[in-house]
Amino acid sequence: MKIQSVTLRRLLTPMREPFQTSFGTEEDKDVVIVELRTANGGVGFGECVASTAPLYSEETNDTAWHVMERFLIPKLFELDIQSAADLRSVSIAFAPIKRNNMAKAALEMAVWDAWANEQQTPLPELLGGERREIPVGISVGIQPTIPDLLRKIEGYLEQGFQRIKVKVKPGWDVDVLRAIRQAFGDIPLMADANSAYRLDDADHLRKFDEFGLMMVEQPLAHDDIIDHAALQRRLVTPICLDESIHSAADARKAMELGACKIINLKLGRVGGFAEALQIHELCRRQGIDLWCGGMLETGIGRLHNIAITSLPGFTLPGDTAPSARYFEQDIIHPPVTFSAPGTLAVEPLCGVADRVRRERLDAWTVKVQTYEASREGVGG
Ligand code: OSB
Ligand code: MG
Repeated sequence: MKIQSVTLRRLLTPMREPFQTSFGTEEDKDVVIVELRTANGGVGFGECVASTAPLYSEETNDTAWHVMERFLIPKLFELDIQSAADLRSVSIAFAPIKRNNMAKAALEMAVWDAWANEQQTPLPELLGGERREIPVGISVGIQPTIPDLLRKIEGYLEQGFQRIKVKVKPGWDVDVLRAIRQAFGDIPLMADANSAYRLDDADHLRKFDEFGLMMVEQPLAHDDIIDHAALQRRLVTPICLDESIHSAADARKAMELGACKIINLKLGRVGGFAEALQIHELCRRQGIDLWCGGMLETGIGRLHNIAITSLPGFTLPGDTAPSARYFEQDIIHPPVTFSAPGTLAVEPLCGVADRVRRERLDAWTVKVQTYEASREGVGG
């Protein structure tokens, strides 16, 4: 498989409601979508999960576009993928470029998606997925008041979401968790701090233990594993790392240090499918719980999250909610919906291209650029 062209599109997609975390608020979905065409007519899509501002990680949609255009897309035109095993050559080709994992993942996943499309192999099968259905939870942003939050949670529980994750930050934590337990009893509940605390807050964080949370996600700095290990020694609540884990090597070190008992995997944060498979292997070997996080993806990233979550090592409900939780209209049609309450079907899609609605892509595009392989790059 040779890559013929890569189109980058920057979209502004209307979201149903703003999403607030400890680091800021996302209003509309600002996203870069990759569309890749192969010399044999295969089509692959990928989604870049960077944001407008570098608040979750250092990447933004502007930096991702720059790194893809200048450094990563030229490498794609040199690849010649002959087998599924060769798909790993994408991340190997990208390895000399440091970090920029969201930019890498958007392209890497588009190549895997194009291979699934060209070979007419379902993407979940290509990844080694086994499950036909996956359980999902929901991530609930910070709300103006506790009653507002309780109303939202009540609605999500009625819809069947299999666990509730609430965003916390200093000043919006212990009282919030207590109110949730009082209102809804022993529901599967967790908290995500998006690195809002410091090790000095350990005594405060120990108060979380009384609520029997499934886990507390990324309480400390985005780039830390050492302090998380110290904190885990003082907490009963299992720590889950999100922001701190960029690779299988990071995951191994975090496990060795005892910095977490659970890992949230985001394909964009770890650079794509190949690295995700290595983290999945490692977690299975070590018996560490793993689940798939979310970055408020459009349907394209959402279908990729579902595909990876079909692997057996994803042992806890993920954050991949149905499209309607985020968007009035998704750029895929039909959108992602529950197959049963709190459950998504893993469809045997041979890449996501057939689901993408081009008129919606076009309507929301604010910038577009196509890069073509040079003639000598296309031959063979
Ligand atoms: O920390 O998991 C996170 C959204 C944006 C940035 C970071 C995070 C999140 C979420 C939402 O929690 C997950 C989703 O519904 O896609
Ligand atoms: Mg998180």
